Amino acid sequence: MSTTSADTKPTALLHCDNVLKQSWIENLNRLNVNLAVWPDIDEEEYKSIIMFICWNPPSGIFKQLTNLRAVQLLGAGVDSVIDNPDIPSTVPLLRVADASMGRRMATWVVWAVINTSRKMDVYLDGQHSKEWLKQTEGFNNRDNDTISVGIMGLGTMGRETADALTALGFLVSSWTRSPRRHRNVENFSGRSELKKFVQQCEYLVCLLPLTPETEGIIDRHLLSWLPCGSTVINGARGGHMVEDDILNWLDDPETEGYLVTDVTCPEPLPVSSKLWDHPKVRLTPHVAAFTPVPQAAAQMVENLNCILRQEEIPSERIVDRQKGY
Ligand code: NDP
Ligand code: OXD
Repeated sequence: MSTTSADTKPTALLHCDNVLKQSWIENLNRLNVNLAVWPDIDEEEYKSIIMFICWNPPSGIFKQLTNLRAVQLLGAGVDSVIDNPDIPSTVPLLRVADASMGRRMATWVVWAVINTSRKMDVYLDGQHSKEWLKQTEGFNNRDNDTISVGIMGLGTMGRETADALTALGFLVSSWTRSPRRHRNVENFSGRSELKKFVQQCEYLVCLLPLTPETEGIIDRHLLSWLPCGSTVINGARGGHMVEDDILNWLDDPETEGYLVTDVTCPEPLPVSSKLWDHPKVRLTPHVAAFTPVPQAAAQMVENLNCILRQEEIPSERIVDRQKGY
């Protein structure tokens, strides 16, 4: 049986198999959702469900959800579910769009740029070895407006990141699928402009969705276009990088490359991966922008209300299955 009262049929069903399950339940209940929590739902209750909230839906469940009007994902990226054949193609797929994740991502990227450009790891090593490494930056900190940062993807993550970097004076540019105008950020778009974009990036930030078009995009060709001494910062998905190509680029004394990544393929990163202890890699364990449960739950309830009132759901929350994001 669901957690709803006997005379109120559940309208939303939650399936969550990770540690945040209880938090989702509490936050959705706080917002007065008539919520059932899988597997505690009976045959009749399946019929009243109009929104299924999930990440890895159990197979076979969709046959029972005969009145389903939306599948609401628990996160921003949709790559793990977009090809799931169980999800009916006629039912809209909704993702968490921003819900303050953009600012969290922006903070992580700003850290990655500053940590690298200001050589903070060298200072940390110096602290550990009790050395006063005052000459590390040659007594000449570079001004931010001499440092170019290019962002691949200018969606809910990319825009906030562009704004945060612009506010600090960095020279910010972007690369998108279709031409995008965002404040004063120079934009490049499409494959035809990728090389021109990459060639002017000292810091290349990947905030793309993982789709067939973007999988493996950070490969030896792209890396060869980067200026000497560049840093790749990946906050999106490990599948964007060809790991062997990255390692060759990092090991090439002529490229002087550096990698900061929050994501790997697979995750967790196997202990055998050379990325773990590579001296030119800085790794965080997919923590750049956690889904904030209270804000995301509020967004889900707004979506549910839009469906009930036959109002439009903001387009950036609706996954375009053709485009794959
Ligand atoms: P959005 O869908 O809002 O934006 C995607 C952007 O990527 C758009 O600007 C889009 O271009 C661009 N893009 C997509 N395909 C291509 C392509 N083939 N060529 C060029 N540009 C392309 O996504 P979000 O900003 O919300 O999220 C991006 C990704 O970040 C997620 O898919 C997820 O994988 C990752 N993520 C990682 C987190 C973490 O903690 N590490 C947390 C949250 C998200 P256009 O504007 O033309 O459509
Ligand atoms: C997401 C993520 O896509 O956390 O939400 O990566």
